[in-house]
Amino acid sequence: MITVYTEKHKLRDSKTELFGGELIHPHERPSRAEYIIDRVREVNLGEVRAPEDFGMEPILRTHDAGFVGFLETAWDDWAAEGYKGEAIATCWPARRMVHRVPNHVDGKLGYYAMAAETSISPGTWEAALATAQVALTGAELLRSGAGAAFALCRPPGHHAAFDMFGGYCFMNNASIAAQYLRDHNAARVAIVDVDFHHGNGTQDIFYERDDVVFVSLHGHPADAFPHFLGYADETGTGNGIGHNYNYPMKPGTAFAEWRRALLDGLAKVQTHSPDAIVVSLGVDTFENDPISFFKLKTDDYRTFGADIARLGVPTLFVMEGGYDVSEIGINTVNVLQGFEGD
Ligand code: Q9C
Ligand code: ZN
Repeated sequence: MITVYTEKHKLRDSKTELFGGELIHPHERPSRAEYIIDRVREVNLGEVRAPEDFGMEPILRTHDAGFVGFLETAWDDWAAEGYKGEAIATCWPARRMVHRVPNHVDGKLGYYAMAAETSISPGTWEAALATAQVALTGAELLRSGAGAAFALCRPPGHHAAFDMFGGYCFMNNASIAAQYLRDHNAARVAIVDVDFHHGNGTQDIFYERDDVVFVSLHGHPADAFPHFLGYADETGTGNGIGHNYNYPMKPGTAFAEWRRALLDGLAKVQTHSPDAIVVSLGVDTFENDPISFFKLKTDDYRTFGADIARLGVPTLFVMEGGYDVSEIGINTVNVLQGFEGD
C-alpha cells in the first residue's frame, strides 16, 4: 500500500508538555514519525509519496474558520506579547462563564484549547497544515480506486474538534479525510478509532450525522484522557442517533477483550454498509506505552489489521498516537501488513 509522508512534520517540535506539574520534553515528538517511516521502508511496504496540496477549502468543511485562523497566527500573536515560553492555555470558559471569542491571545488560547498539555510552538501551524494535506492525499488515493492507503500523519488529529485543539492535536486529519470522501462519491463513511484515547474531536464533528459512523475503542474516560467524553451512552444526537459507538475499557485490558469490542464495533460498521473506512490508527494501546494502560502486544497488531481487511471496504489508515518506544514503527506497520495479509 502507498504511504503518504512529508518531513514537514518535523516543524512540530515543541519543547514543552505540561505533565505532572512539570514542563517535560513532549511525548509527541518528531522521532515517532521517523520510527514509523523507517519501518515502512525496512519492510518495503510500498511506495512512499509526498502529499499534494488541496488548500484550505477541504479543511474548512470540518473546522471552524475562526479556529483555523487562530491556529494560523497563534504563535505570532503569542510572541508579540513578549512571552518567553511556548503558548499554553491557562484560563478557560468553564461552567457558568460566557462562551464568546475574546481578543487577547490568552483568552483565545483558553477558548480554543480543550487541554493544557499541548503547547503551541513556532512551526506548529505549518506542520499541522502539512499533515492535513497528508490525510487528504490518502483520501484522494481511495477516491481514485486504491483499496488501502496509509497517511503517516503527525501531529495527530483525533482530539481536535470543530473548534478545539489539545491532546497533542490541532486539526482532525481523519475527519478531514472522511469529509473529503463524503464530498467525492462516498455516500457513507465509517471511522474506526483504535487509538488508546477516546476520539472526542471526531465524535464531536460527526455527532449529529448519519452519513459518518464513528466507532471508538479506548481507555474509560473515568480513568483516562480526555476524561470528559467517551462514555458508552453517547450514541449520537438528532440524525446521528445510533451512529456513534463507544467502547470504554478498564485499566489492564489485554487483546482478547479489546478484540471482542473491536469485532462488535466492526459488526456495527457493517450494518451501515460504508463505502470507505477511515481508521484512526493509534498504537498507544501497546503494553509498553508510557502514558496508557492497555496491554496489546506486537503480534496483536497484525491480527487487528486482518480483522479490518475482512470487511472488504477501501480503508484509509490515518496515524494518531503511540509514544516514545521504537516499537511504534513495528506495531504500526504490523497493522498494515496484517491488513494486506502478509
Ligand atoms: N497522564 C493522542 O494519543 N495527556 N493524544 C495524557 C496522562 C494527554 C494523547 C496525560 C494525552 C493525549 C493523540
Ligand atoms: Zn492516544
